[in-house]
Amino acid sequence: MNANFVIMGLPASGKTTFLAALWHLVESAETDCRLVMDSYRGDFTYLNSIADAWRNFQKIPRTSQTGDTEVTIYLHDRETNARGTALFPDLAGEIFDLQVEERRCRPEFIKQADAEDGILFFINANVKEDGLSIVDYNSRLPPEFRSSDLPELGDVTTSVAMPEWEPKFLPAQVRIVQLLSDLIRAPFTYRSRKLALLISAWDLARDQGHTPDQWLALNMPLVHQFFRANGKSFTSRVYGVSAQGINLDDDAAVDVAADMIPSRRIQIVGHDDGEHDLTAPLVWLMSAEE
Ligand SMILES: Nc1nc2c(ncn2[C@@H]2O[C@H](COP(=O)(O)OP(=O)(O)O)[C@@H](O)[C@H]2O)c(=O)[nH]1
Ligand SMILES: [Mg+2]
Repeated sequence: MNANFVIMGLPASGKTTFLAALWHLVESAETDCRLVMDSYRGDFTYLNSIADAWRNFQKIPRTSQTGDTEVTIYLHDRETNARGTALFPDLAGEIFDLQVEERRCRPEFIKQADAEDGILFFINANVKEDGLSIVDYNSRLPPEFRSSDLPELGDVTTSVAMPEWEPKFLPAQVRIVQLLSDLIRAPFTYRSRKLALLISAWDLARDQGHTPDQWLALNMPLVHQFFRANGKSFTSRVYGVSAQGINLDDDAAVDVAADMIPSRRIQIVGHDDGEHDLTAPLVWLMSAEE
């Protein structure tokens, strides 16, 4: 069997950082990973440059600045010998924004999504503004827009110009649910899919003491509810992933991490897998385990 995986996620959800750390892991063999790389297809210079930035605590160049770089990594499981192919469209991420805002996607993506045997879907834990209640949101608005200050119905003397709503104002969790629900209707072929949800930048959420699944329920209730309601379409698992390991703006944390073997910075939680093994979600996707 050769399983195909596709990587999805909104811009800045952590896809490139994951790819950089994965490239370092499979190339350096510093830590034991279940999956071993056989070969790859893509731009070697690009892969080395992102892994280099990752090792040196530099911000990884945004994909939109480096152009579209598609990378395919061929892997095998050192325990079962099962083979897998991970396709990182790693296109400027914005393609998934376009799919939501303009309801368009590339025909190749439909083909890839129809042929996949598992999805890695990224969500960045750093989404403070996404779950604001109406009360919180109202209090942030300039006074003239607050609902208690809006003119009474029938008051024609005051007119407040509210900005016109546009799809670009959609919160992340609405976009995510749209991308997921697109997969269960045409032009995508309907079938049951396996999906590993990776909550990236987990180092920022870790101290809250929640499991990744609890984090999702608290911070992205719409996405959490979507998976509960669509168990027939998606068999899912939620992981917390810290591919970078630390916040790069935190100088003290960088100093501590600089003394470690780079692979030890990586952390993955949620299921009883190796603590530093980024390939664990792919191993689960490849397995027959539900
Ligand atoms: N603190 C922290 N930040 C991270 C981690 N992984 C990614 N980030 C940050 O999240 C942002 C988006 O990451 P990136 O990989 O470029 O996302 P992409 O657009 O989906 O490829 C960047 O600012 C990264 O520095 C992590 O493990 N920890
Ligand atoms: Mg990227």
